Amino acid sequence: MKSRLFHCLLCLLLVAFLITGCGESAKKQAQDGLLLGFSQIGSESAWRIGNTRDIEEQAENYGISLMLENANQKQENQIAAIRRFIAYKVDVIAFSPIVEEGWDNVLQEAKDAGIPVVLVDRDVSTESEDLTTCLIGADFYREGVMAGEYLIRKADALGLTQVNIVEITGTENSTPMRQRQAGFLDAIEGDERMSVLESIDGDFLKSRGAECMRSLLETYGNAIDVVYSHNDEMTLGALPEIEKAGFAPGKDMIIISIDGGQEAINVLKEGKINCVVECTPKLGKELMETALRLKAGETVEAVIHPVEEEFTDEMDPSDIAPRGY
Ligand code: GYE
Repeated sequence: MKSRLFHCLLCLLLVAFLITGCGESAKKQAQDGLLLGFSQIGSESAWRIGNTRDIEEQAENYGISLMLENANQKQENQIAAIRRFIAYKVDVIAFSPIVEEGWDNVLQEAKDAGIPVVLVDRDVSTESEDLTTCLIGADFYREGVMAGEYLIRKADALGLTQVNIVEITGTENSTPMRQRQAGFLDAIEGDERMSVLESIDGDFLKSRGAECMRSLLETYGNAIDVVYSHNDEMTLGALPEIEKAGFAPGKDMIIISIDGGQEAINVLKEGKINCVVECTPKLGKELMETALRLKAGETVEAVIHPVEEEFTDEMDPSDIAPRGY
């Protein structure tokens, strides 16, 4: 009888130990887990929505807790979000800066708090270089060069002697706007046939793409040979305007776009877009890997560019795999 009681007591003790032991280790795991604060620009394009989705999915895959804030296209919202992440003592801060300038103060605050900052997609321009750890994003300059080189090949193939270009750019002072413009201009520089009639700010938005195209058509009409648009959304806004004005996009005008979302690829297959340079929004995996390395105190590569390609009317479009964004 005595020994049975003793046995029961032992069992109870064991159960109690297991319960509290497990509780402790679960707590420890949560403490060890990584908390990542991410400030997203907004939801202006299929690219951006695909990028947010990818980051959410990868955070889940890696068991990383994500504090995600959408800034609705406003820099001040991004600054406020970063300040909240600092107050919350997240392990790593990541953000996609809407424009390059204006981040010095808030990034200094993150640095003073000892929280590493990762740039996703776009770059910043700060006085001191050591306010951020690294940039995970596309090589926008190369994308612009690819667009320009395609245009030269296309002009050769069509035997054009004069090529009048209108450019619809992304958000003013953003990295993709600056670099996609610079790369394109550098690529066509020295080709006597090329002339840029006007460059107009479409803010990466479909509605603005349509407005810009309307105004360009009013001013230049059938003098336009090429529309170079910095993203698919603006291109998709511009195309119906071109048709309404009585021109066939892809034939009467050469249409060049960037991003490579599914909708634009479908339109490329219809022959209304001639070239789409890929820009992948799938940056989540690299971001999670980088955040884990930073938390472990490791140093990370300063710049990580994904590999990207282009889709053009020079190739068989049926070969293009579903894009996923
Ligand atoms: O091209 C555009 C988006 O920064 C690369 O932003 C990104 C750009 C992308 O809204 O569609």
